[in-house]
Amino acid sequence: MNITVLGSTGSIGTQTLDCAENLGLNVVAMSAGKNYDLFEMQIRKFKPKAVAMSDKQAAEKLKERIRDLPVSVFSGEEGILRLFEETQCDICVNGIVGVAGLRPTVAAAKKGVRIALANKENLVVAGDAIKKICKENGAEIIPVDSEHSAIFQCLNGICPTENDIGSIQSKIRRLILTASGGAFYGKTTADLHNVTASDALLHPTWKMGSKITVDCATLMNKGFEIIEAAKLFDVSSEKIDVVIHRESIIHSMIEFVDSSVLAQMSLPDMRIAIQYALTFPKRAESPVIPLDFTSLPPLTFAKPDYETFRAPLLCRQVLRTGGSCGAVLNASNEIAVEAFLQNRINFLHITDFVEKMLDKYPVVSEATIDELLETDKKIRLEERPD
Ligand code: MN3
Repeated sequence: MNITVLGSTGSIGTQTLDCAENLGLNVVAMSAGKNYDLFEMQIRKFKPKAVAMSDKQAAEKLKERIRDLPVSVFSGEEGILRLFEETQCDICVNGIVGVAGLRPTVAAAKKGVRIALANKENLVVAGDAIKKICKENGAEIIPVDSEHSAIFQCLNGICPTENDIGSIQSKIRRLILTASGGAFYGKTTADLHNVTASDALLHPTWKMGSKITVDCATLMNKGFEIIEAAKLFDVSSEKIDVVIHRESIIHSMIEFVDSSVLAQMSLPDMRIAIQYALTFPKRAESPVIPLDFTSLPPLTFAKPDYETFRAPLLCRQVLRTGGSCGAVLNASNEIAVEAFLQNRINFLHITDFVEKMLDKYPVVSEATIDELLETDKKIRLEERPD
């Protein structure tokens, strides 16, 4: 089995390589951003045929370092797309952060391969367009996001986007996404005026990159996951509920029409979701420690506070409106989170800014991938959250 790992030096990427090693998979191509030190070590270990770095200077440094190896090095956004021309893979794991992962997902979809998708921004920006390209080319998306993997596992591998949608829709009352609540759970708007980026980066249960950790603190991540679930499983916003579950042991649930609920549980370790996306429909041994039920803390559940954390409500609105809204939502969030991480804006301004942009930009319905990326670019060039 040949796999391509995009974003290999990030949180998802490094854990994917752990899984690939554990499963004995052949890594044929890898991409990274600018961390050439770690990337070099990964290349020496996994011996891919081709690699790409989105940062061109880092790619030049890498080329110098690995002159002794028979590996092609490409650079820039185009370089990542070249990987799909130069190598053949069966599975592409996309762990690139943000809208930068969109063109690579489209390239993988056009090759008709399995896409193990960790990049939820892809589905927020262009879910409908991506699904169409997958269908036309026989590609499949298997979720890596823990909540969506949980639902996918509860569906017992019956992916409604591929199989009999009607029969699944008639059996399921709702999908219940669990949420840790992020770093600021329980805080009021007054408490949040002066919180800093380092406060936001203290996630209670999952260790992840900084962008998604801030998204968890605003609950924008959960909002994105509502859109992601709607696209992956073909359900409407009304059929997707969110419940705060601080312990992150239940990763999500499905409720059937007879009120029976299935949950998927494990310690919070992304390698289960990543590995399942690689081995589906089979399962394999994993290095994850089994649950010891008698030593677990009590599992708690609570309602999200949507007055303080409005982001999921904005996301539901985006889901209902459709078209280019998702591109506006994602681009404005990406630049606002960046500004917050650089201490240029305060925490509450992230969601305020996203809301302002959604009001400002007219909706284009049935937008193509190019048009969506055009919208993304325009916002990055013309708007400033600070
Ligand atoms: Mn998640």
